[in-house]
Amino acid sequence: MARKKIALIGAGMIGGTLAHLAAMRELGDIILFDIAEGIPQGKALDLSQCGPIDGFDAKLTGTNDYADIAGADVVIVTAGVPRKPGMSRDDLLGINLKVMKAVGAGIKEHCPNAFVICITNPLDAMVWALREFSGLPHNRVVGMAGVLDSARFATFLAQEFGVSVRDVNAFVLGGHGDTMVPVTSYTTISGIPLDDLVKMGRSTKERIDEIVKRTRGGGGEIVALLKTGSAYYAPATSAIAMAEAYLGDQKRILPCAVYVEGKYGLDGLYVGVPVVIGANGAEEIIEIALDDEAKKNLQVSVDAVKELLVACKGIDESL
Ligand code: TXD
Repeated sequence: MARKKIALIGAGMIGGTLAHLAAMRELGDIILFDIAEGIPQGKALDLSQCGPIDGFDAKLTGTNDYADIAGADVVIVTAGVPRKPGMSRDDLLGINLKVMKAVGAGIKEHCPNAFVICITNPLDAMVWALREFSGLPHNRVVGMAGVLDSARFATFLAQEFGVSVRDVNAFVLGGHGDTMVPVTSYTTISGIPLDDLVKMGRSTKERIDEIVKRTRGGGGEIVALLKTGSAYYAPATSAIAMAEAYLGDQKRILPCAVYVEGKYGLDGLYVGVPVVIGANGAEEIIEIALDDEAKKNLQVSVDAVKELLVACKGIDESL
């Protein structure tokens, strides 16, 4: 069977990391696209030279021509600009919306049957715009945010409880931003609900609330430290997990930004919810019972996303 084709639109910090991870896991042949001349070609050539050392067989190519993504099975989009200290994700909207328009046209023309994972911020608006511009079915265009936010939540919880990260199953809903909704009632450590662990005295509600706050600010914490850009290792790792769920028809239930119409009382927008990812992309949205606080927090997240969509429509009347 011919190797799959992974197209990475954007060969920057996340794009390069995506290429490295995809090659090491032999997900398929990799095409790195960017408008910056030389960057995709140079990174592809450099990464190719890891092959003999790590023993992976993957053809890596860099390009500035959308025609080279033809027939891609998976497309992961990081094209755009990242945050700098003092910037909110929403500040990126004007610039990155125009980028999504170009990327959407490229996907529409060259690989309309792909599974598309959007990473570009502000994520909940950019994934919606990318779907609109590309015209692909809603189930084949998803946004990466919840896997990253859940991983941040799980990392902080593992440190708090002194346990393996492997045993923490963290649950995050909602938009990718300060309004995200870590759901403690669905978060477990080896199946033990977080709330029970607090009752056992292994932590306190105050500490958990601090961790929820730190999770919400997880992106900004790294932007402030790096100063020149935002996180890229964990974002790339998160998107690769989503791509593997699709390529391997794994039926994983992952928190992703997907098009929700009807469930969670939503009438048609992209927001982070648990979804089954398999060979048909976003296959089934899982509607969990939310307590009043989680419902309220999710609504805040939804309202914030809706404001971004209004801003997008104000910029591009084709939306
Ligand atoms: O969880 C999440 N979804 C977020 C997303 C986690 C971290 C970062 N998040 C966002 O991903 C971030 O705010 C940015 O919007 C994207 C990409 O972040 P990255 O750190 O990879 O940015 P870089 O290193 O600047 O790379 C962006 C590349 C760069 O090489 C540009 O030349 C290229 O995008 N670029 C384009 N490529 C194609 N087409 C166009 N128009 C274009 N414009 C810029």
